[in-house]
Amino acid sequence: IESSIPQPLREKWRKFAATEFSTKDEFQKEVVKHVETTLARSLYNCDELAAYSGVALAFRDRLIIDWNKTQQAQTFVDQKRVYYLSLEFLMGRTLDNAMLNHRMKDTAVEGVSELGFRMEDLIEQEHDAALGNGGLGRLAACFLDSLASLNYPAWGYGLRYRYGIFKQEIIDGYQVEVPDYWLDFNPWEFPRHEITVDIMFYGYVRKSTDENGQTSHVWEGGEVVQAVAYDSPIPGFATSTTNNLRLWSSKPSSGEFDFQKFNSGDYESSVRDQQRAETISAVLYPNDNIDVGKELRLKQQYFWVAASLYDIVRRFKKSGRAWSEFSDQVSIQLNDTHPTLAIVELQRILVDKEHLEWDEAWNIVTQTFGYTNHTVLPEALEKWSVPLVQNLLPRHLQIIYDTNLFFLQSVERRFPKDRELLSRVSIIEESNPQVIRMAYLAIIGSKKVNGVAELHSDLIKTTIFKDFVTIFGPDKFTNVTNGVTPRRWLHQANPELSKLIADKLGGFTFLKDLTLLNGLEKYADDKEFQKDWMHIKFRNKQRLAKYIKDTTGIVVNPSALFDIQVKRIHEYKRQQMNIFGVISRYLAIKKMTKEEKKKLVPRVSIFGGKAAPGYWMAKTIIRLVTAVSEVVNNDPDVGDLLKVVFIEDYNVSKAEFLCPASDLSEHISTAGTEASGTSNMKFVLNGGLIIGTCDGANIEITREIGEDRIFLFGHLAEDVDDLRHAHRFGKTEMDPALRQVCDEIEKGTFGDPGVFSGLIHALTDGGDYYLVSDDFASYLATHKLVDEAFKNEEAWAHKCIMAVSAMGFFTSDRAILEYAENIWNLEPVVVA
Ligand code: 8GP
Repeated sequence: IESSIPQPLREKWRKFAATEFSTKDEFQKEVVKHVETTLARSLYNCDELAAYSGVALAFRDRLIIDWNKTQQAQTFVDQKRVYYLSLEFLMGRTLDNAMLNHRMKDTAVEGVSELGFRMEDLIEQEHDAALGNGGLGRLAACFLDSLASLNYPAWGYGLRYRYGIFKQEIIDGYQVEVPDYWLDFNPWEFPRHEITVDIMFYGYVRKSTDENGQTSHVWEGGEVVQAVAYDSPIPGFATSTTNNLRLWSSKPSSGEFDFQKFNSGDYESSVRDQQRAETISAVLYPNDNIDVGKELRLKQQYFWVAASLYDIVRRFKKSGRAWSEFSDQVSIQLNDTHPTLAIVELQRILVDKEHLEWDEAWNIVTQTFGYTNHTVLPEALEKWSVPLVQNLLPRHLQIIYDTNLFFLQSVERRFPKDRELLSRVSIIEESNPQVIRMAYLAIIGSKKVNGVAELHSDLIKTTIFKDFVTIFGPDKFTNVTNGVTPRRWLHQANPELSKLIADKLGGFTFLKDLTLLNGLEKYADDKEFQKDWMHIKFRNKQRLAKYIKDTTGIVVNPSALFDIQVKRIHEYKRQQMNIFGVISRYLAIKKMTKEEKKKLVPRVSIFGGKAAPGYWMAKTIIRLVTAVSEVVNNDPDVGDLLKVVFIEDYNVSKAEFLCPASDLSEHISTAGTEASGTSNMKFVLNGGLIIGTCDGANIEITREIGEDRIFLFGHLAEDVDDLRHAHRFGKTEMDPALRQVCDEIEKGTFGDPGVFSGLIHALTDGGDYYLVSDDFASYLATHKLVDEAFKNEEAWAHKCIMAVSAMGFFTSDRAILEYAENIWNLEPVVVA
């Protein structure tokens, strides 16, 4: 309030308020102005990077004007906001998305061309914002797009890592990790040096008694680090709503940087203090679906959660409302358990700082939070060692103990004498050392818990969180099936297909109401339409073929069936099964007669994805793919019939040109292991078919598009326990085709077999935990069905069109509407 301009002077401000360009001329003027002044370059000195920067800055101005309007409107209406807390936001590039969301791309493309550049080249200049590992981080990014597009007042809160997910290079067939320094030039973020929060670690807890005899806990004596806010505008599609993504960066707090030391010549130690502070937000942990438990990671979590909560509470307190209204104004969604300390931190603020009674505070807390679980894999469930938390966050540990005590007491009252139940649901696991089960804390502290696809949400209720369903009742647990934004994953990634669809449906409204795609159904038999459809697919494949040739030297035939599996490399996702299948196909080709070869559908098997740096088995899978590709691609017996490609450094912008170029994509996790998957949705939305197991969202995709339009195979989730048991204790024979593949690897056909012994061992003595052998026969048989189906181009086109027409359910807009209505109780705010 103090910093606002007095009423009588505001006229001047309004007169000169910034305005958005709306014509090509105005756009060009903005670009040239930014190149000449902001960048201090000229028409004699403007390369593609400078031109990109000028265009980006011109659009950034537009975004900021809308962003300001949005923040004012949202503050003025004073309604509930939702805060999405995620350690990962895998945003990818921003420019193209900003142009499309503002419906200004055509104008900009023309404008840029008159200034001497091609928009495609400028877009390529942008560095991906890769602050995430995989599905969980990309989901957060899709959700931000939907929240803004649906006019919901929402903020994202995360960490501003200096290094995002590493860049992957393949050297001699092996993955090598290279740091991803992405902040050289990032026009999309605004440092808010004035918005800082001091965050404490370590120290001790003291009890203090005030003059009224009230005792409270004081946490003090620790090390202080400062959080600085960096904001990025998140534009909605065809709306003025532009929300905020606030990422925190760490630096030494002004008190902490010891100028005494500095001046007295102890330069190195003062620099060390500074570096220790900056290390907190330095790097994203590159693990997907695995918990490593490092102290620095815990520091990151608390740093981010404490800064975000301070910000949220500060905003709430400005409204002057009573604490009892907190959860009417604030919903906080926990993206997995990484932000679970927010539950503890809010309780601490309310009890220690605001002096509320424990129960009153706990009531507010449990009305505020929602928790989304993204995995049932035991190795991914976060557990923090008690001694670690005791040392780093002593007051939080006390609050966790008290929370656990009150919770267990209430369970004991309702289920007297069930000591087993008490130890099963205790937040503290009595291991050595004791550990805190973060998922349990998240459940106990939240109003609602959700899984991310129907099967997954059922599984968490019947397996890992079963006891909590007994305790809290089934209504606390719900499902919100994931979705993807059709703006980025259709309109931006596949502009030709988007336009073809718009021509048939009479405009682009389907991008905001994806169920309108069902209007395509009536064209599925239309021969002209099928031809146009397949022609677009062909051009997208040509573009990918060119990329493959330029980057790997491998020449692939764009008429071949493009079979793509791109996602993080993980045993449960079973890329090993895919490459074993490729080997099996290769062996079959080697035995074929000329006549048989003529009948075979040529294939290109494309792989891509990063392995966590410490995940040796995943790295071995990559090595096998590259080894097989060397052999197969150079075998004259094979020719065009089979090519194997590993795409280096898979990321969001690569996904954008891979999804439109697939005929078939693979989503073949062991049943019950992939919570949802979201690339399955992207591939189908782009007119590709999928081969998959009955897992995650594949099941709902099948229900929507129909069994004839998906290639399902393999055992069901309910079979998995018995099969694993059989491997461990019974006698099981390896599938004969898989046996042949293993023999071939062991013979040395793909180089030193010692390199791959771990993979083979996992199938044999290792007990085949991911059931590759059990599913192999049906996997191969289903690939044969794919080949047959692909031979009939019209029938194939019909399937693809019908599938796309039924994909309306899988927009992230639908997911966000479900969260807003069933979990957050959130209303949109329309920005004029
Ligand atoms: C992923 C799931 O594996 C994937 O099935 C799902 O589609 C996606 O989340 C979005 O819901 N889970 C993770 O990425 C995950 O658990 N990551 C670990 C870093 C926590």
